[in-house]
Amino acid sequence: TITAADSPSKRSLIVVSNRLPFVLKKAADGRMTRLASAGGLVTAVAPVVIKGKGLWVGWPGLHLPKDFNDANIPESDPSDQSPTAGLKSEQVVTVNCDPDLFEMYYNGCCNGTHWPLFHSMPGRTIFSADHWRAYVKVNKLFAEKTVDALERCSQNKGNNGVPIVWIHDYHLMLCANYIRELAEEKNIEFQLAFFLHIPFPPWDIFRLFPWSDEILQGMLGCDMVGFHIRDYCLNFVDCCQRNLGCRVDRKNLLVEHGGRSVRVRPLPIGIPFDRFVELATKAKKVIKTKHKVILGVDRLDYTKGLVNRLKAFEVFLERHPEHIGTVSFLQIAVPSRTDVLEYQQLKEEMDQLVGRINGRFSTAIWSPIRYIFGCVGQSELAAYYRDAAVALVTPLRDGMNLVAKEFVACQINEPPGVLIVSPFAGAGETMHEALLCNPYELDAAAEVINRALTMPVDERTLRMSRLRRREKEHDVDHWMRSFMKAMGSDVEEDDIGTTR
Ligand code: ADQ
Repeated sequence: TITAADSPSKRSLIVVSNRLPFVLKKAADGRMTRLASAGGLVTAVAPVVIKGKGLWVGWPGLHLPKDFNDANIPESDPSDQSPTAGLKSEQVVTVNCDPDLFEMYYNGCCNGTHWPLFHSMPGRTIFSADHWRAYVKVNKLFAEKTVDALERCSQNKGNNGVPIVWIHDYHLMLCANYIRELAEEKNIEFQLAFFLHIPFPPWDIFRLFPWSDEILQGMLGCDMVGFHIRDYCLNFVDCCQRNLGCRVDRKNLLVEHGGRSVRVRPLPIGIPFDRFVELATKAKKVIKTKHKVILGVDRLDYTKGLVNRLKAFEVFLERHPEHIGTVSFLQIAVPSRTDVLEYQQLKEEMDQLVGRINGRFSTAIWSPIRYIFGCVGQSELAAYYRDAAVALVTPLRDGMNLVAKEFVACQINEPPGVLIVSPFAGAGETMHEALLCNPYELDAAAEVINRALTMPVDERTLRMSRLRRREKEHDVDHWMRSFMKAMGSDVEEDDIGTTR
């Protein structure tokens, strides 16, 4: 086995993300412990950071005292089975920030401005100079900490090659140039990459943001900028040309800026496919009704199109009363950003709609909607995915959408179910054998639901087997490898593949 330390082709990876791959929790006795995050991103990226002796820079999920020293980050618990268990505390750099400043940066600018605007919802976007100033400040703070990480990395004798700094998501779009300035003063060599997990909007939406030029310049501070799909790449290239007057090459996805050529790449994220198959194989039955179940699984967020989905289901019941009593819709919604007013209002609207539709159609022994407002464990989730007849993934706009992929991985029963996906999610662009459903068109959406429920077994089997084959091949490890390749670096098979 070639390990990161003894292979000359290995380069350290420094990941910079708003949150660390685990959060710190303070126990009642004042002791600090780690709480691992379970997402696919962490599962794929953490092993590469660990093996390449890299580092992870991020906010630890709580406000630490000003004089907090990273040497006090606890090591992982011996019982920790998570992908970050092998990440030593010396590989973690915490970004600590004044709570009021963090609030204006995170709930103000990131979630109040960038989130709705990048999802093409300008009506929900708040434009505030104070929030923007906080965003600039916090991005500088992340950049300073990243340069500390680069210095630590260059002192580590076991490391080879030029380290790669990989910045994630809409929280940190300004970091790159600050990192460049600070690290170049110190003569540190590195490569910079960025990946956006949400859509990049078209120019006519993007230019509404008063500081849109600064965002583009920030992202162009990188050597490579990645998005889920080609459309987002083209939107970005278009904005660079029209806002900044950059020379661009649309065919090869290149942008000239500041004497450098920046590569723009579609890198569609995948899921740990085999792990979901394993979970689905072992999971106990949780759906015990005889009814066919239509399933929705989402964070409770206005971009996910939950209100439209409930209304489409109501139209479906009106137009197809033959399904009454035989089908139910199960929506699992994880609470998200609960301290923001808009999300509280969405929760109220959902409660009312579910109540109204159930009141209208329920019989003494059946009700059309089951609604779980909470987080379910991964094994339980796999059982829902496995036993559902239809998955309804209908966001109004979504960077990719991992739920569509997780459902497909867990469909191990014969005959399989049907995936319905919105064309406005990245997943809708890549999962060609799913049924497409425009969430704004309620009548048509109702007909798609009926088509899914009445689809012949042969057609279901063919569609699902093709979907599963693609997702297995393009899993999250494949994504990680594609990223390293886009950076001109190969990864040994041994260094990836821990998601299995
Ligand atoms: P999200 O907007 O969070 O991600 P998504 O891609 O659907 O959206 O991922 C949600 C994750 O949360 C899934 O892994 C799912 O299993 C989990 N989840 C959802 N509901 C749950 C529940 N009730 N209980 C437990 N787990 C639940 C952002 C972008 C997406 C992009 C991803 C990855 O907005 O477009 O696909 O990043 O890049």
